[in-house]
Amino acid sequence: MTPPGPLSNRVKPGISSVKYSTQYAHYVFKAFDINCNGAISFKDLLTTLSTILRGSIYEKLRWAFKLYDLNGDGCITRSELEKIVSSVHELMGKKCHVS
Ligand SMILES: [Ca+2]
Repeated sequence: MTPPGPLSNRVKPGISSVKYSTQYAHYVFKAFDINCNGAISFKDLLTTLSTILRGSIYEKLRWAFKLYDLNGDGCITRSELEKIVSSVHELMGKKCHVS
């Protein structure tokens, strides 16, 4: 069985024309895109799913940190946390305004 190609042609984060796309999907996409090339390869998918499902606590926490560290600078700022929380609210169909 040949692994499927990158998901970039089917999943385009941040594109408003995708009716049910959310900002949270964009953030998750970035966390799956291990080499940051704008596409999720089959290897990226397997590696990430393996980490999430079968990784150690440290590996799972490291992946979660990567999800929240939106600019990849090694720190989660208040702004990044607010963006994630807002995107989760958006995902749930709720508006969230953080002051
Ligand atoms: Ca950051």
